[in-house]
Amino acid sequence: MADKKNLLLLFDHPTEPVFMDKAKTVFDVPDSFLTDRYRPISNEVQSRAGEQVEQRIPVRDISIPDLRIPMSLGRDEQFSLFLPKHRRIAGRLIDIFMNMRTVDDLQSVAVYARDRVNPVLFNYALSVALLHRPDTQGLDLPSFSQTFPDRFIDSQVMRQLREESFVVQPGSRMPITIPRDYTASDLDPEHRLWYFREDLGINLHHWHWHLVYPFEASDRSIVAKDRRGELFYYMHQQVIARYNAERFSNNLARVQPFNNLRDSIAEGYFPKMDSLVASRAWPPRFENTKLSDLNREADQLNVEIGDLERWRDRIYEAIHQGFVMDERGNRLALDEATGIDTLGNMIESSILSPNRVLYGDLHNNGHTFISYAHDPSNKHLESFGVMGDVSTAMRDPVFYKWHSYIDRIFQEHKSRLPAYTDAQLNYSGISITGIQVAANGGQPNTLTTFWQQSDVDLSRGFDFLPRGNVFARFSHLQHLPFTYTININNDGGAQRFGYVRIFMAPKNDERRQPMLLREQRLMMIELDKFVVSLNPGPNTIRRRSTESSVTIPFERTFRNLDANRPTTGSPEELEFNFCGCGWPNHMLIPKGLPEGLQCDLFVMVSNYENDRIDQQLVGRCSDAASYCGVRDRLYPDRQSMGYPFDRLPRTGADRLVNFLTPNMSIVDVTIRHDNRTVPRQN
Ligand code: CUO
Repeated sequence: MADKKNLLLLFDHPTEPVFMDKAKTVFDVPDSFLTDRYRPISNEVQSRAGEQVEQRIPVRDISIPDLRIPMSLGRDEQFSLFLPKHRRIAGRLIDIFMNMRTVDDLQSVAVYARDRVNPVLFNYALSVALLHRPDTQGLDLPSFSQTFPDRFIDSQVMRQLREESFVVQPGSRMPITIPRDYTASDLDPEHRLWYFREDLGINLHHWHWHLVYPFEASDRSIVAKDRRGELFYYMHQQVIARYNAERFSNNLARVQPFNNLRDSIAEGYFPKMDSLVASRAWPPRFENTKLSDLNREADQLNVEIGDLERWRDRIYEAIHQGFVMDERGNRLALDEATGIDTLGNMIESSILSPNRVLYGDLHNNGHTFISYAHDPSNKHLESFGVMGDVSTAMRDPVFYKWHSYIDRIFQEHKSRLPAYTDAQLNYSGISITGIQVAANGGQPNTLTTFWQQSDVDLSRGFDFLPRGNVFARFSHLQHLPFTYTININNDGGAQRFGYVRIFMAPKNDERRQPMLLREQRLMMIELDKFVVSLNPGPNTIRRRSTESSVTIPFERTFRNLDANRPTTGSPEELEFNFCGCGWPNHMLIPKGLPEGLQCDLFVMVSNYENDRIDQQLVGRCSDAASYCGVRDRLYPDRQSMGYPFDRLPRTGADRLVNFLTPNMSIVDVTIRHDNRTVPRQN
């Protein structure tokens, strides 16, 4: 029987023929599986590829399902989930992989497909299948940045990495440094945000999030995860909140939503990356580009800006009427309980949308329109820009304008819900008497950020080159780890349980004026959420920043599989792959300013009895649940995502300080940026 782990080797060296060696292993590919170029010389190529191998994996010759639809996308075309045609193609390939009866058969069809279908499509469809097939649980998908490094780093660095691995023996190779900021000069104010937009970990998180929450599949259960529409809203809302805090950390005003689709987009973006698969540069977008109607025969795309505007208007109408109309003409209320989830699926849109004819496909098409703004009619045979792919979209300043706009629509709904009452917020008998945050040996209530250099091995993504590790060295934001100390008083006579929620937001707006809560709430960044048990009387809770329910550790972001790996066979190992989703811990805290960015740190203890979801979470990778949920489980919090800041504050609570009930507290925190670079100590 085939070992399911071997399937992971199919991700390595994605454009090389499948019979080439991977990690000292080769697949013994049946001659009939070889492509036309290699079949006549099978002996020659297969034995050459196997010269230095230690393991040969037999591949059974089975009858292969019809792959014509997956093969209709060219091997050297760019694949995008935002294109309906590509989604259908991917859906077909996912079905084929999901329907193979055994791991053996899956291995055969995957080996056959690998040299015939588009490599990025192959990676995506196989990843989704491995995540969702019951017999392939617990596999560690390699980091997408290792398999397709060309989507994450400068093409000049790619060339140097190639030279290093061709000329120098493994063991003597030097890491190649990715320049700190290579995509623009300081003349572009937006460029100050390069470290956020181009961060490898952030882009990996986004790619992984969309892998875990696909919006289309013919097996509905792959899409229909608990509260996935709401999570789409919330995870992206938090990205915008975080981005705005970074803007304040760079003396920039908050991002302006792209709310008039006929306006030109002031910001340009020149990615300076070459696609390995397409052998073409990722197209740039010049400053002041306007969107145009899309008519691209090759993509089966014929959509007008007017369509987007119509969908938008209908969505607003539904929000203002308080219900949506499903395909059979039934009214679905946009209520407090499920309204946001319905809207999430409708606006994104996913196949769970109640009515795609009426409400269309607004958000996905926004990505497509923007990504094709340079060649809307395919006149120049150009592919899409970085906005067209979830692994690259966050690099572009326009991503944040688009998602701010999408968020504005969600907020229109949220602003119509009744404000939380005192009773819905308070936890009677429980009060917070003090909060402090401090880094080890640091000043209280001061957080410190700096730059760090880390190495990642990209060798699995380098094709047609000698084997062996090849490292890129990149700079990223980092902060000193810190600890929260929270004093909580339990006035009752019995032990009680609390759900602690920690948020942070800048105190002042871009004019350095204190913010009203109705604005500040949109900038609240979730930092952590956890359960505590409270004995009668005073309690002191300590919690480390590395335990955050939002983030995953550096090693997991980059899938450094030797580090932090749960022991084989442990329950934790089972869901390790889901663990690839999570905000990167090195980006937990915004950069701050050299002179200090003033923030409010907010802590709330709510009644866990009201919030709890009873389910077993051991080994479920629940440690980054705030933005990623928990695999095959309910979202582990009954409250709306973003509670208590997801709605407008009650009358009288104009400022955060007036919002506080006894179970909440705030403290002034300063984020100081120390402009120095330190190497990572392993
Ligand atoms: Cu994640 Cu627009 O949904 O990029």
